Amino acid sequence: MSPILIERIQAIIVDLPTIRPHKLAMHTMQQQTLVIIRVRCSDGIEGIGESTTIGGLAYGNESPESIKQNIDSHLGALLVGQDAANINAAMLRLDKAAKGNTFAKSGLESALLDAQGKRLGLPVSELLGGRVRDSLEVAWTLASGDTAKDIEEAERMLDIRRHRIFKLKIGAGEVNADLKHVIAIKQALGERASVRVDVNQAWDESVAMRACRILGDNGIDLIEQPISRINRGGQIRLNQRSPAPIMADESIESVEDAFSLAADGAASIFALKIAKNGGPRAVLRTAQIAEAAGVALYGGTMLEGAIGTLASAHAFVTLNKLTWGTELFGPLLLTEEIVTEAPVYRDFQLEVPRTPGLGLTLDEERLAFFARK
Ligand code: MUC
Ligand code: MG
Repeated sequence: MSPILIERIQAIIVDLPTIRPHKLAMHTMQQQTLVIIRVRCSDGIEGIGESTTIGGLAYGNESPESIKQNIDSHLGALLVGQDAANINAAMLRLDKAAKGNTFAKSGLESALLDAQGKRLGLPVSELLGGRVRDSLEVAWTLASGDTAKDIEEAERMLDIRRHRIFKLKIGAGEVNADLKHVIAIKQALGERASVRVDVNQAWDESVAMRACRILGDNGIDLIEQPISRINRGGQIRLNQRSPAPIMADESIESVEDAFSLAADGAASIFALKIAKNGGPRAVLRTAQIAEAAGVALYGGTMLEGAIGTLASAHAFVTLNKLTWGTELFGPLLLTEEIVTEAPVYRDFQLEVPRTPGLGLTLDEERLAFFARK
């Protein structure tokens, strides 16, 4: 039987409005830019994936424009003519010829998995070895930058039973003002919610030592990436001394980073992100390193739309333990969809479809409308 070949690859930049500005330490998002990947195969099946980042080049090494350019000029050409059903061989070919570029590779790997799932009539989770759950707990990020507004937003989420875990983005402001903001929100929500912070590397070790102690003593459950990803000594010391557990996010830009963080004891939780590992299969290698090292897991996001969110979710539902839940809320931050049926959020959980592939269909009209011209 002749192999099914990859015939055409497209990367489409899509600009979508957000429900409100989303304030991170390094950037305030006024909208979100998705990069949608389409992989057309010789059997007529098309796989879809997503290679989305946050804030242009403010967050990671790849921007939407560089992702598209590198797929158009390099990665796409490496895949066209290859066996569409052999995802190991396709991704190996990319890894041999192209360093890094994990965001671009993640979208391509997701699209190949989606196509193969559609071909075999299986959800992506089953291609990844099989799911052990059908839904995932989802945190919400409070990032309006205003304490009263954030409390109001959290109360609404609790009322409608959409989220009971809240992540607060801090680090842009003066540290004592940030601590006051976090503690006020925790006091308002009390035991009804888990409150966590993400500092996005904004503190130095001297600030972080004191701030982590205050946060832990005031009931904050988790502290994400308090200091620079390259200060390994500081991360180890904080992980030993902070009363609240430290989670690595920006520190993980590859599966190898995850191994060295685990070996050094530099974090007790890993944020798993398909984009920063090179795809849904790659992120499971990081998860396996963490499991073996006794590091707990959290399903992270780069605030992708529906496609990247479900590509992540299909990987996360295969995990043995996801102690800290997920933050797969990206589609809920957007006011518009480019798929025909939006992912379903119910009772604090995201439901992961059992239909073939990722379980999503592009809405061609809406995609064409929002695609960057
Ligand atoms: C990050 O640093 O974790 C994930 C959720 C959110 O609000 O921001 C992102 C990025
Ligand atoms: Mg983070």
